[in-house]
This record gives sequence, structure tokens and C-alpha cells, in this order.
Amino acid sequence: MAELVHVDSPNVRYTDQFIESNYCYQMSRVTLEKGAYKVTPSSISFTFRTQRAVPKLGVMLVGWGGNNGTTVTAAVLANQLGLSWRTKNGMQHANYFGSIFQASTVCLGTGPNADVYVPFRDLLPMVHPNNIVFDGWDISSLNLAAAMERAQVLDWALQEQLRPHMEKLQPRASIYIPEFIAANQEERADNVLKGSMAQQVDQVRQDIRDFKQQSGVDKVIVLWTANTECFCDVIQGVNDTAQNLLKSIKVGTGVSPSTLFAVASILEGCAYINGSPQNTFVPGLVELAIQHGVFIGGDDFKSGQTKIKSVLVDFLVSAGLKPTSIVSYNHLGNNDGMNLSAPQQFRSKEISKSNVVDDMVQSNTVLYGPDEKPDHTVVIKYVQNVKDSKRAMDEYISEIMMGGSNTIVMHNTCEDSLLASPIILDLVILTELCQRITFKTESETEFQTFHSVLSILSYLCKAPLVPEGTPVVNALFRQRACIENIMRACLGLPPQNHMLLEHKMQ
Ligand code: NAI
Ligand code: DG6
Repeated sequence: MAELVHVDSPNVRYTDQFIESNYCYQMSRVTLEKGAYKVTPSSISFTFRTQRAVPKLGVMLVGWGGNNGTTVTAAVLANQLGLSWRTKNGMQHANYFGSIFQASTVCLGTGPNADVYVPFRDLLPMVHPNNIVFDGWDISSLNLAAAMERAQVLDWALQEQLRPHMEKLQPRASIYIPEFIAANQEERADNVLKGSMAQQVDQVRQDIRDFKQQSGVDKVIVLWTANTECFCDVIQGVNDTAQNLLKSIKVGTGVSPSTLFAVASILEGCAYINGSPQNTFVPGLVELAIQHGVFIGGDDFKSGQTKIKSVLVDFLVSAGLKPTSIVSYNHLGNNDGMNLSAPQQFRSKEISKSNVVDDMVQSNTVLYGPDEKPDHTVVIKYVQNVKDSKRAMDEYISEIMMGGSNTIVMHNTCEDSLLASPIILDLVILTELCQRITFKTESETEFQTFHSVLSILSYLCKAPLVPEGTPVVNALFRQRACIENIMRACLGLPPQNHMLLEHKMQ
């Protein structure tokens, strides 16, 4: 089991089973005393333990026959098979561009001549996407080859090579409750489960068990990449506690399909990730996940416009410029866009796209008063003609020195599903890695896992789900640093500090 990165330190031990590290976590506690801030540095000693054996991972997608579901499955197959295809620009080879683990690097340290970078995937033992086995559900019965063609995302020459493999893949019948998604989706719903709500949840649980047994995977992660649903009301007695949620399923009312899938996954001990904006994780569901010690994560893939927003606003605010107006307009012509043309489904997306600058704004009390925020508007239009090639236009107006103003305008054109697919891979790979990491402090005897609400996934999500009372971080590079530095801690390495002091001495 030879990893590419091996740490040579008395603080790190390699056994057949584990990489075990001693790590000193440093914090600064701040209190306000008599109008001045008192800062007290403190530290906690942790032991991190990472299982070295990488399991065979199965991923079940809800919405497998959609644009994201077919594109991510096709991309993994194309990479597994090492496919190349001719395009008008020349030969194209399968790759994983857009995945932080597969296509980005991290700095390990200083080498004899320069800084040494390795692929992010090599920092700790991780699942490789080529080894993931996919399965899933869809309310549409098309096999994956036909669904890939319907999606109109991938080059035709690639689709032709993939067809014999993809047509063998058939989505399982799914839970369909029409009022949660747009009425315009009804005509594709020809592959739906029958029976009471409880029976349908039992069927989904059975599907997970069947897939695990038939495919021989060691573990399964379930990920929702189905249509955006409307928000669910949080109602006392219905979904406010785990017990009430399970009771509501027995009664057969007040629970969305995405929450039903989450319940089924949790009861099967499988992590569940929500790639859409709706509030799948009602309080009862979060409680259920905690009770069962199962990871949940979400919400809503952070793929394009929002990713840029969480970089640009961070840059502006941390440069001391004051964004006063952000207008984000986009139009797209895929099935996601059609579903979002209905007001309630649009509202779910509007909420998740709108809150992404809050932490950056709140961090700068020089620029903003306590209740002050930029004027932030999000518009989404369905324009069938552009298909999956989403157009995003943004205007940022910032107040600069002495009452001046700075307007930045951006236009982005890009296939939406080719941005979302690598994010799906990163989400399941990171979740799986977290299932193999345990840690304890000096004063504890037992190792523990991360909190069931897996906030380390924030980088990949527009509206990060975090444990109650935890700060939400939207700024992209802080989110990335969180992943990288936690992984470095597992290797007993200090966080990246970018000080380069060794190069600043005489
Ligand atoms: P899509 O509409 O092509 O695919 C969704 C699939 O879900 C469809 O095949 C539909 O038949 C199926 N479906 C609907 N309800 C279902 C249910 N109850 N059970 C099983 N299947 C069901 O949409 P696309 O483009 O694949 O996006 C999927 C989700 O990801 C959407 O909610 C979208 O908002 C979200 N998303 C997409 C991003 C992107 O860049 N593509 C980024 C952020 C979020
Ligand atoms: C319209 O905005 C469709 C959506 O599903 C988005 O394409 C998706 O949420 C990606 O949004 P963003 O802001 O990350 O580009």
C-alpha cells in the first residue's frame, strides 16, 4: 500500500491499516472587554487516524436519467475505457477537468529547487472515480444511452462509443409526488413506484441492498441530482423530530421525495448528499442522521455563476471595496431550466443562490452596517434553444474611494452538466474519505467521526449545510483551504500558511 506522499516525522505513524498523526490545532479565542478585544491563543492536541484501505464505492443517483446523472456516468465510463473521439477541433480524450481531486494540485512543501505540488487526490488514500460503480433511480424509464442522447450534452462521436455500455443501464422506478416538482415534468414520469409512502421507502431500501449485493461494492453513497423540488414547510408534529418524520411516513403525508430518499439511505447506513436547493434536510431528518451516525451533506452543487460569486465578492470585500448591487441573470434550455420555470421551484433556487455572499459581507464591519447588505437579485429564464449551454450574466457594482463606483460585468457560457459532473465525483469521494477518518483529543479515549452534518463539503455546495450553531463559510478559497488543511492534519502537516518566511530572510 504505497502512497505517493509519505510523511517522515515522529508525529506520523504508518501501520498496515492506518495513517495516524499527532496534530496541534491552534485557535485564537476573542472576548470583548471594556471596549477592547482580548485575544487568547490556545491549542488542542488531536490524534487523527485514516484508514488506508480504499473500498470499492457504489454511488446511487436519484435522477440518474437526467443531464447530470447521464453525463457523470458517461464521463466515468469514458475515462475507464480510455476513450478518445474526434471533434471539429481535433481529437479529444476523456478527462476529469473540473474535479478538485483529479485535476487540481496542492503544494506539499519546498523542494531543492522550488515548491513541490502533487495532485490533490494523492494527499490521502482516496477512491478513484474510474473505480466507482453507478446505479440509481429516475421517474423516467429511458435507459442511460437514450437519456444521454436526450440530454444533448456530450459530443455525438463520444455518445456512439458509449451507447453499447450505457444502454445496459436502466434507472430503477422512483418515488414521484407530482406537487413537489413542476407540472411540466409530468410527461416523463413513466417509471414510478406504487404503494404507500412507507412501502416506497422500503422499496428504495431494498434497491440499495440489492445494488450492494449484486455489484459487490463495499459501501454505497446516495446522491440527489433529481429535479429541484419546492421547499417543504417545517411543521411541528410532521417533520420537526426524527420520530415525527418516521410517523409521517407511516401516515403517508407531508414528506418530499428527496427527504424520503434521505430517510431510506440513513436507515441503510448510507451517506446522503443533496445536489439540489430544496430543504430536504428538515430538522427531523438531521436528527435521524445524527441518531444513526450517518453523514448528510448539501445543498445544491456550486458549479458556475455562484462559484465565481463566492470568489469575486470575497476579493472585493477583502480588498476594501464595497459591493452595493449584484444582479445575476441566467438562461438555460435543459430540463432543469424547464423545471425551474415554475415559480415554486425557482424560489428554491433563488434562495440558495442569494445567500452566498452573507458571510463575506458580515465579515467587514468597516464597509457594512449591522443590517446592511448589497442589493442582490437572481433571475433565471428558460430558453429551450440554448439547451444545456447555460448563459450567465452578472453585474457587480461596488462603491470605491470618495464615492466613486466600479461596475464589473461578466458573461459566461458553458455546459452546465459538464460543470456539475466533476462536483458530483468530488462530493462522493470526499464523503467516502471522511468515513475513513476518525480523531480524538488528548483528553478523550475513544476515536470519533466528523459530525453527521458534513460541513467539509461546503466548497462543493451553494448553500452549505452545517451543524447547528456553526458558522457558514461561502468564500471559495476558505472552503478549499478547509479541505486541504484537514487532510494535511491527517498527515501531521501544518496548515498552508503562505508566509514563505524562508524566502524573506537576508
Ligand atoms: P435534469 O432535469 O436533467 O435531471 C433531473 C432528473 O431527475 C430527470 O431525469 C427527472 O426525470 C428526474 N427526477 C425528477 N424527480 C425525480 C424523483 N422523485 N426521483 C427520481 N428521479 C427524479 O436536471 P440536471 O440538469 O441533471 O440537474 C439536476 C439537479 O441538479 C437539479 O435540481 C439542478 O437544479 C441541480 N443543479 C444542477 C447544476 C448544474 O450545473 N447542472 C448545478 C447546481 C444544481
Ligand atoms: C439555473 O440557474 C440552473 C441551475 O440549476 C444552475 O445552473 C445551477 O444551480 C448552477 O448554478 P451556479 O450559480 O452554480 O452556476
